[in-house]
Formats: sequence, C-alpha cells, structure tokens
Amino acid sequence: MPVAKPESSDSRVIAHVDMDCFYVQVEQRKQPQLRGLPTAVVQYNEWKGGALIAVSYEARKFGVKRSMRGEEAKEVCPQVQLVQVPVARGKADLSGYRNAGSEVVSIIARRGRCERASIDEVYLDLTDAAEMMLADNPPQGMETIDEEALKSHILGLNNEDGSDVKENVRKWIHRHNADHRDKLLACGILIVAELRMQVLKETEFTCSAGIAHNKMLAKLASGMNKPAQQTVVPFSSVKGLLDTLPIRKMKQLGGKLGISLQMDMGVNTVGDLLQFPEEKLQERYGINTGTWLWNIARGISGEEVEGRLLPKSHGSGKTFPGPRALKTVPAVQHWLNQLCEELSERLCSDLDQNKRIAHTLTLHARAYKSSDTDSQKKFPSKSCPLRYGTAKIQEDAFNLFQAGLREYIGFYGGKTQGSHCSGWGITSLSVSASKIVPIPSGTCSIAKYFQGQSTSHFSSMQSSDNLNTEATLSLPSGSI
Ligand code: DCP
Repeated sequence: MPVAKPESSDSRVIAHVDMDCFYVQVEQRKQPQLRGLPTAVVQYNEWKGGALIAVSYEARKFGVKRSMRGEEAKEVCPQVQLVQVPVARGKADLSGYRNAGSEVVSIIARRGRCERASIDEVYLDLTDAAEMMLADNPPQGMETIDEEALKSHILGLNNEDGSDVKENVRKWIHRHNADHRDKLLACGILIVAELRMQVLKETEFTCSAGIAHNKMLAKLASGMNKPAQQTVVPFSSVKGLLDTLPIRKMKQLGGKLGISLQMDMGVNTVGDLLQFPEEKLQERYGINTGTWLWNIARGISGEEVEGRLLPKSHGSGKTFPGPRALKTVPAVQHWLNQLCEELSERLCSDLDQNKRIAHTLTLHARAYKSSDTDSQKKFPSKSCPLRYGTAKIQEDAFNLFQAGLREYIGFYGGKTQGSHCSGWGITSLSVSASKIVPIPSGTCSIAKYFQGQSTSHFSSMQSSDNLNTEATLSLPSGSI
C-alpha cells in the first residue's frame, strides 16, 4: 500500500547549504594573493604532482578537474596554482578545514535546526523562521527585496521570454495570491540569502544553497547553480525536476541500487520510476527500499533535519595506492599508530570541548591478495568497545587489524608476519570512533566516569557486522 505522507511535510522549508570549492577557499583565505586565480588543492602524495582534491571555479573554466593529478592540471592550465593539503603524521591534516566548516555551521545554526552533514555541508530547517516571518513581516508587503535574494534561481519560473530575470523573481516573492507553501519558500529565499551574506561577511567564504520542502530536494537544488548562488524548488516544479533527472544523480542511488534499477528495471531517470506500483518495487528491493523508491519518484521524503552540530563519529584514514600498498604487519602497525594518534587527539578535544565520549572503535581496511582465487573477498571491518588513551586505542586497533587479517587471508596467511612479504597488500586503512554520547549529566568528574566504565568499557572483540555490514573503507556517515 502506498504510504500517504502527512500534509505538513510539504509545508516545511528546508535549506541545504554547500560550500563552494571548499578546501580551495580555506587555502585562499590563508593566502589571499591566490584569490581569483585558478587554484587547486592537491593531496599529500606527490606522485605526478599529487591528486587534485578541490578545484577553484576559475580553474574549472580551463578544464581542470578533480580526477586529475597536478601535472595534468598544469598541462590544461599552466598558470594553475597548486596548494598542498596541510600534512601531519605523514598524512593529510584536515583539522583546518573541519574548523572552517564549524565556523560556517555556527552562523547557519542561528536561524533554525541545523544538521552538519559533512565537512562542508549543512541542512537547516527554516520552517519556524519562515512561519514567523510570514506572520510578522510577509515578503509580499516588503518594499525592497535584497539583491542577493533577487539572484535566486526559482525552478519553473519562465525566464525564456526575454523578461528581466530579477524582476520575475521579485514578482514571485511578492505574489499575494501564492499558496501557503510558496509563501513559506519566499521567506526561505530571503532568510537563506541573508545567511549566505552573513557567512561571507564573517568567514570570507561563499556558499551555494538549495531551498525546498524537504532535505532530498534541497540537496538536489544546492548543486544546480554554483558557485555563490541559490536555487529554489517550488512544490509545482518537483515533477518537472525529477522527470528527467538521471537516476544515479540521486543521493543513495549512485551505487549498486542505481545500477540495478538501470540494468534490471530499465529505469534511467527518477521519472521512470513512476510507472512501477509500490508493491512491485517492494517485491524487488524489499519493503523499506521499495517504499523509499516509490516516495522519491514523487519527491516525497519525510527525513527530518537532525539538529546536530557535532559529528556523529570521528575517523582517520589513509590510502596506499599501487606500489605504496602496505605489505607487512609492522608497516601496517606503523600507520595504524599514526591514525590512532590523530583519532585519540580528536576524541580528547571532543571530550574536553563538548563533554562527549565515544563507545565504539572500528577498523576498516581495503586489501588484495597477490595469489588471489577469490578477488571478491573484502577485508572484514572489525569493532570493539573503545578505551580512551592513545596507547590503548593503538593496541586495540592493531588487534582488530590482526583479527581482520586472519579472517581475510585464512589461518596460514595470517601467521605470516615480520618484514617478509606475505602475499597480501593493504591499500587503505581507517579507524573510526562512533556511538558518541554526552557524558551523563550529574557525573561529578570525567575521571570518575571512566572509572565507573572501566570494567564494562572494554570487553572482547566482536565483528562490526551490526555496525556496517559491508567491509568498506568509507568512514561512517556523519564522520567529519
Ligand atoms: N574532498 C576530498 N576528496 C574528494 C572529494 C572532496 O578531499 N574525493 C574535499 C575537498 C573539497 C571538500 O571535500 O573541497 C568538499 O567536497 P565537495 O564535493 O563539496 O566539493 P567542493 O566543495 O570542492 O566543490 P563544489 O563547489 O563543487 O561543491
């Protein structure tokens, strides 16, 4: 049975704010002489000039892309400025970017419930702020509309007849006969434009935003006009937007599920999904996923903005591509120690600043076997209760790795240690800390809290299957 969504979910105002070429902007703020120049941030590995991880919009005009290495970027744009990502412990140090993201979040959170979705993305539920504006100072009565708001892109607004685009936006915002939903969106346009200007003023960063009635549509819209612009999805334009949208562009459909929809069901656009009854989608993909697909085809998403300014988990990882793969246990232990040291520092500052503690330590790795008969086998992710203290985290992470390796390679391979090449290679490693909760109020001291936890806080190792069924390197969602 199709699930009818509550009316109210159509009347929410949700914004998705996404920083423009974020790492580049952070580096340009540090080195203002780079502003306006084609610039890219390159990864720590220097091979062929390092892999590009962020590219300025000036550089994109020359064809510089994130998939390139520094040398290739120089070929298409000889004047491109390459800035290396900051480095600590032999790996990229993202703390400057994380802190810059926090500056932005603290500004955006002033206007409503805010969820930090990644290092440079935020969702904001503006419903209350919009309702309040509509009651106190509705846009249709405003004499002047801010210039930044007038530059908004409103999907479905006809700008093709040669008319003045900003004038059309002004009229749309001023309409007296608009329905309640559009009036709320008009308030959202004004609030988000103001917030983006405030972010620019206080941090010097530009950002783009999507404004719609739910998170899914707001996220889709924020990427449609970049940099430094905002895009609005009125309810009446949802069908037109989704009808032609390639299915793989949808969040969560970029992977296996999207491929299956294309290959097995002939679904190429989100609109193509409309032909299937909900039961059919449930039969093929299970009850929950089937219903979810039926809903997204109609632009329905009840997902709430979570109200979370702090990350759900902390992670530290590094890749070891091609010839850099780690082939001995001591080499893995060396890098695990570096990653755990970083993780431990972040856990301590979270404890210190936010009075939060993490309960679960997880190790993810990617590996290959040189004499492989079963190349599909993944390195299993492993978890255990988290004990505080760098040395303990290092010890536990190493034990998790060894347990994972034994399972991955089989008993005999697992025994091979030392500097001797053992027929396997690790191409990426990461450790993460999750299940982070505030220390219960009323706890008189942190030291006491840990004493109370000491017996239960560490028990035997367990498989992380209940946390993450796929052995993937990617850090848990919400990791920043
Ligand atoms: N990042 C990274 N490695 C990747 C992708 C991204 O290290 N494979 C980092 C660098 C980016 C930041 O994360 O600046 C945010 O990523 P986005 O995908 O949001 O891209 P940008 O902010 O760089 O550009 P855009 O303006 O297209 O959003």
